[in-house]
Amino acid sequence: LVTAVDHVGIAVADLEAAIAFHRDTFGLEVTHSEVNEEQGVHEAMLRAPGDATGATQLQLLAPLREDSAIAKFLDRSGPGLQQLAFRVTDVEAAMSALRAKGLRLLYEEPRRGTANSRINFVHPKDAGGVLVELVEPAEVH
Ligand code: MC0
Repeated sequence: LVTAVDHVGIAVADLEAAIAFHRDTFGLEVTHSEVNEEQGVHEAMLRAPGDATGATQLQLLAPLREDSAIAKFLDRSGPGLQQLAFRVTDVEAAMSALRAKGLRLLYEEPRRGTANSRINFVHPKDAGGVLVELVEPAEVH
């Protein structure tokens, strides 16, 4: 079902400060940054300089507004690991397979994720307390 660990996501209050910390402390480089209005996040993707394209990335997630998932997470838990994202080739097929096993998906239909990927999430209570994201990357042309 899963082809790779696509990324792990960390909730942060200040995106620029978190990027600087991960660059200056661990040597990670930003590969992509965007605002996702629907998800209420300003995000950056980072990777280690030696990593091949497609290697697992680190996603830093800062809230755009107070009612967003990341703002709520920061209020409740403070900064830290917020999600684990699995790469899949067909998000609808993955959703069906997980629903058939009795897991709850957060969205009826896939939504837009980083770099025009198609995403959904498994409820953390159905995945051992971990918010699991399913990511079908956009086709690269
Ligand atoms: C909440 N809970 C979590 C959690 N967030 N557990 C593990 N990891 C998390 N991140 C726990 C709560 O502590 C609570 O447990 C229970 O789940 C239900 O909480 P709730 O109060 O009913 O629900 P909320 O309001 O906290 O919402 C949680 C939920 C929400 C996962 C539904 O965060 C959500 O819709 N997330 C999906 C979207 C998202 O995360 N977007 C930001 C990333 P107790 O034991 O207290 O009952 S955007 C992104 O990731 C995109 C751009 C991308 O990668 O492409």
